[in-house]
Amino acid sequence: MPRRHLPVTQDLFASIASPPSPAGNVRLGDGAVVLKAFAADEVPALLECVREIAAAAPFRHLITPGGYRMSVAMTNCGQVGWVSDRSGYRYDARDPESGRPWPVMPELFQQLARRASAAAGFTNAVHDCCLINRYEPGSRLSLHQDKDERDPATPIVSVSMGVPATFLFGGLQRSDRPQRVLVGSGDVAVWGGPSRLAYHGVAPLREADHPLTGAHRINLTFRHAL
Ligand code: MD3
Ligand code: FE
Repeated sequence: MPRRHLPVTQDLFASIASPPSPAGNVRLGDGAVVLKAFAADEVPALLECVREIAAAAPFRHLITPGGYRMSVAMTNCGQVGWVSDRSGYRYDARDPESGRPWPVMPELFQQLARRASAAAGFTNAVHDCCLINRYEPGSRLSLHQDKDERDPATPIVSVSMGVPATFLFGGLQRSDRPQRVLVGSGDVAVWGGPSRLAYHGVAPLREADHPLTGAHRINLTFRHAL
């Protein structure tokens, strides 16, 4: 299947040339950066989009192939969505709960993912899938790699909203000890290049109250899956 987009290229100096953010960006590794507060002004509008998406495709706790119920609740928008059940995980064009296509990705999401990619030095990124994770107190994501996407040249873009969390950013081997990075509402992380296949996870969410999300953390993860 031919690629329908321009190839993603990494401009090594773009992130240096971009204006400094108030809190300062955090470089985690080669191609991995947290853009502090990059989406801060957009969080209320993004959360309104999430509410609309969840009204059509409700958050659910997926079952892993091993039979465990995930502590993070998930839904998706875009051309495909990430789903898991006893038979395995996959990208699926339809929500298995309803049999309907996933909600269309809002233009606001698409543009934010593209702008964040460019700010991190990846031009021409196109994301066709947005996995939306909802954390409650105690929810966690154990160390894993995101390696089911067919176009690994496109960086993964992650937008954190609501209660802050600790990202675990490891190396290319599960045994590499992860760095711990606190991410707050409006922070955007971009993972591309050599860091694209790094192991990563999220530490258990602490009890907190955020004015926009209450006890929850909502994370948008943009991917080029198809
Ligand atoms: C580091 N979600 O849904 S992305 C996921 O906070 C997932 O919910 C995280 O990991 C969350 O798969 C946010 C963090 C992340 C994603 C991809 C990476 C870190 C990464 C790829 C390479 C290295
Ligand atoms: Fe992941």
